[in-house]
Amino acid sequence: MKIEKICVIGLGYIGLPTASLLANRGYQVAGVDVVQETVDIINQGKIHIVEPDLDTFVQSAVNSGNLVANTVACESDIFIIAVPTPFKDNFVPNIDYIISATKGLAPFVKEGNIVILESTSPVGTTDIMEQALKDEGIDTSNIHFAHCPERVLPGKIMHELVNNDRIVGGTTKEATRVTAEFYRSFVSGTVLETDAKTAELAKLTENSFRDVNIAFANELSMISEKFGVDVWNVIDLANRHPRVNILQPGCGVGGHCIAVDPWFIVDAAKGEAKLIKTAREVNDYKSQWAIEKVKNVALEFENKHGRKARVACMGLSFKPDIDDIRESPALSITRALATQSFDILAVEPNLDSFSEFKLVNYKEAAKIADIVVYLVAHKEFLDLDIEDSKEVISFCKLVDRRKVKREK
Ligand code: SAJ
Repeated sequence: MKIEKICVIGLGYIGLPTASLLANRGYQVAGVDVVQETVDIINQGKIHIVEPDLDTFVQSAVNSGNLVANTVACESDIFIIAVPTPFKDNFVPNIDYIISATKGLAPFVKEGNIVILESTSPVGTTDIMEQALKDEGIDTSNIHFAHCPERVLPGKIMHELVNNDRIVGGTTKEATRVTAEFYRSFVSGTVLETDAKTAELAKLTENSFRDVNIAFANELSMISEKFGVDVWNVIDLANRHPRVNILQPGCGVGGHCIAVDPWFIVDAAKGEAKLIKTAREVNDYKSQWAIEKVKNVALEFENKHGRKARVACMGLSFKPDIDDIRESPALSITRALATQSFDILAVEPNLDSFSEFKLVNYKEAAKIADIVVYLVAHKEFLDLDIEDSKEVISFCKLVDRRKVKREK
């Protein structure tokens, strides 16, 4: 099957890297986003998100004329949907963006086209997508539908887009075959073929596996504190067993994927997904636990010194060395402390400014704070010299462990 034109719907963290990669591989790519400002920025060869190397890819894609952004779709050989799948209240998945993006294809989709869902989605969504086009009066019998879940790690997207193995699951065997053939044209990892529902569950499984394992580490950190033992030591020692590999505890689990996707399984398999649900709760609870811990140290300080403690919250993003604050536990901890009228110094070296808090330079914050709380293991914090008189609380493995008094 000859593929020349590709339409990528949703120009965010997945859609834009994918669109620019495909354009650099010689495909004619139409990028579609509902936000006019995003479209305008991309058409200038610039980017609206922070991701290493993405700027170079987008600039050359736009300069070559192979990538053009717009607010509406157009006729193509392949349509790739990469829009957000958030959840509603009560952790019920919200696939409205997928449905509306799919319906938007109705005027353009034709026989022989491939419609690919890359967004992480509840099991059954690829079938629902086909139904959405049928509801628009489209005869879908000769259109191929497939799920090919994105699996890239923010910070390494351009590398992983090409090098990771991919899973392709079509609603028919032919859909799987033609879609896999397309991915093999630009992916150097192995393209694995299955059906749509298996592909959907496999993606949710990957992130749930990670969540469950981080929950184990987070639970262990709270157990270790109870015993007055350093959790990092416990993990280092236990991981020397040939079949043990414990992940890192933190101040909670953030981002728009691992903290969200397990709920898609829990929502659809309430009776069965007990461990996955508990893991989600443990990881969320870890942030509450962290807030309580900081509060207690701050109140102790206040009682001793007769004044409020200045608390430096080191890091706001959801993981180290990025500017992304979506579902960030560090941000919600900082917010909770600020709301409870603690004297907060908010630090985020990856952001120039932030609407909610006046950001303080990390060196300055470490100097003027009474309590330094490491929330995110940003590289800038590695060499920070903190005076011995200060309290240091760390929820991440970063600082000179001898200086962390509160985990012993
Ligand atoms: N975290 C820990 N301890 C760890 C590892 C991570 O607390 O040992 C925390 C991080 O601090 C962060 C959260 O987990 O708050 C998630 O970070 P991450 O780097 O593990 O993953 P994401 O959310 O950036 O990307 C994940 C990836 N999935 C897996 O590793 C299974 C990525 O490959 C997916 O493409 C992405 O989700 C997605 O879009 O689904």
